[in-house]
Amino acid sequence: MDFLAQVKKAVELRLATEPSPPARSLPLVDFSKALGEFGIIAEYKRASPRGVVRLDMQPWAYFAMLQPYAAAFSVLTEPFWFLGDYRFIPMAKPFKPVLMKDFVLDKRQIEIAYGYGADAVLIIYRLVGREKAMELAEYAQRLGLTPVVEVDNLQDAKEAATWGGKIMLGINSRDLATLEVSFHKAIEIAKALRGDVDFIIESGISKPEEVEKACMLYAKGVLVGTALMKNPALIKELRH
Ligand code: IGP
Repeated sequence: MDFLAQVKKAVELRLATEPSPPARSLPLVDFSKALGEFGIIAEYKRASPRGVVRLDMQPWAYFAMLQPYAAAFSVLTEPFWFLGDYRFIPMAKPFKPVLMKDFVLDKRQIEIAYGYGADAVLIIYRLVGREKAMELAEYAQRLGLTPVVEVDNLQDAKEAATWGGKIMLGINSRDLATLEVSFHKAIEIAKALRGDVDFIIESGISKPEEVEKACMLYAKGVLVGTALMKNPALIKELRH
């Protein structure tokens, strides 16, 4: 079973026992606007399917350290592979707008993102397929959240770019089935999209040249996880 198929099963198990989300008490902001001309989204990611990234970095310490430099935070909430937790969302939110990163299959997960205080929610195109991705993105928009629709190939990117509405595309350098990373592939997708839709580039980013390249191609931002978890001070070099 590939990774996405395993994740689907795990989400179904979680949903079966998920309590109702809290009522939202935190303010809602426009995630896309928060990125400004171009912003770095710093991701709090304790682990991944590849193994532990870093456990001795407390969420509040990470958010406080990166706050002066990051435009927004991304928070992994998937518990089994990423050691995530919904409670990381309200920890990040006092500092910056928050993207909830999980494997969203069901509207209830969008209500959870909303309840815990996220401003944006990830929807993985390849996980749910075109119809469901559109339905989930529309639902997120209705609640005032920015749907970040993640794609990892040109065809899906082009399809999603024609939807209209206020979506943001997340061009993932990582192929979610094989977990291989290709920044080059992401750049090719970005080039093909130029101007059609707002997008960010995600995964495997650790060098100022990569950030610059994304900026030159009119990305709204880049999303960086592992490199900043290992060395939060790196963000000063990534900004230009
Ligand atoms: C961050 P990296 O290589 O900087 O740690 O990648 C982010 O892009 C990655 O965590 C990610 C992800 C996802 C995680 C991209 N798409 C979907 C979970 C689900």
